[in-house]
Amino acid sequence: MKTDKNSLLFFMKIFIVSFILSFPSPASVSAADPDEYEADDMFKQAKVIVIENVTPQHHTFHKPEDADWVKFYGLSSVKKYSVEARNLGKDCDVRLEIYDRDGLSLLAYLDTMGDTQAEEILQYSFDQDGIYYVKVIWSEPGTVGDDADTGYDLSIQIPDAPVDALFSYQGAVKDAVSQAPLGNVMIRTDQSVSALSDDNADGKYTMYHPISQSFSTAYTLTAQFAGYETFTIPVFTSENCSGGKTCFKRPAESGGTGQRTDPEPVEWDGVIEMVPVAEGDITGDRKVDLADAVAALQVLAGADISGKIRLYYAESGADVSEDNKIGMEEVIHILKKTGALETDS
Ligand SMILES: [Ca+2]
Ligand SMILES: [Ca+2]
Ligand SMILES: [Ca+2]
Repeated sequence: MKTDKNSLLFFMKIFIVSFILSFPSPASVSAADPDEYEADDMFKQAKVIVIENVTPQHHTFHKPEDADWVKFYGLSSVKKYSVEARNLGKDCDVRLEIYDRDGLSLLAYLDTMGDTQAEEILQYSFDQDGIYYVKVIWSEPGTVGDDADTGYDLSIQIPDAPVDALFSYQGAVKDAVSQAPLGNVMIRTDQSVSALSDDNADGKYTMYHPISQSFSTAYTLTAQFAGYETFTIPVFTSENCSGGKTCFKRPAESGGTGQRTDPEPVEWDGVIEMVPVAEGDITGDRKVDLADAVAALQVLAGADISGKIRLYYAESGADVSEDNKIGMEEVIHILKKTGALETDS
């Protein structure tokens, strides 16, 4: 009796295990599953899209009210950007919208009338550099069944880009002091190639860039983020790097003895360390000293010394009292910091 009971239990266990195993694994994705970029239904959740990426982002609409937001660093020097939704699934009708840097103001939209399956290609140029947003919505949502195909491929291209072949270059951005990754940093070169560091991927960035034709003239790569000093580095873009990869290179540092060292540029890992702006650094020389106090007093006295004040003072983070002006608060802060004035505490 006891043996029978045990064997019955044993078979019941086998039955339960095989019952569980017979269910489809969660890896089989139906159209109603959220795509890998979710949650992105609001502009503040927008995911970075790499401009001119050879692999478009594949999205789906997993619910009728789904909205898919992406963001990128748009440059005014680029004649036009082309936002493209292609390879639409049979149940997918796409509407594209481009939003301004505030994420609220609609700049342009496209939804081809009379053809629900039309691939939408929306071209736009920007007056100012900044982070712009694209919102993609399901124009005429149907029901989302398991067999619904609501997928689409999203990419941003530059139609008038030079015909040079583009290769991908990677790096990451972090705070030079805390070493914390920094997202939403605006990176560009003087070739009008731009990238945005990914706040969802440890500050990593990817840019598709032409190869340096010679190692005599470097490109200039800059990175900007509010509250940080602008980062600038001369770079070359090479397809011959260790491991057979593409990489940035930077000019080799010359020896201190005056003798020329090897002029071959050295590989650069693309890691950008952003230096926080010091409060009170009005002149922008990365020091807070009496020169800053003198400059502030001159401004207070009405002197025009705009050439001596750091660029973008209001956005820089150098402002102490957060009124974006230079005033007595800055003077007092600087004098305390330099020890010229006793601190209260
Ligand atoms: Ca989606
Ligand atoms: Ca979404
Ligand atoms: Ca459409």
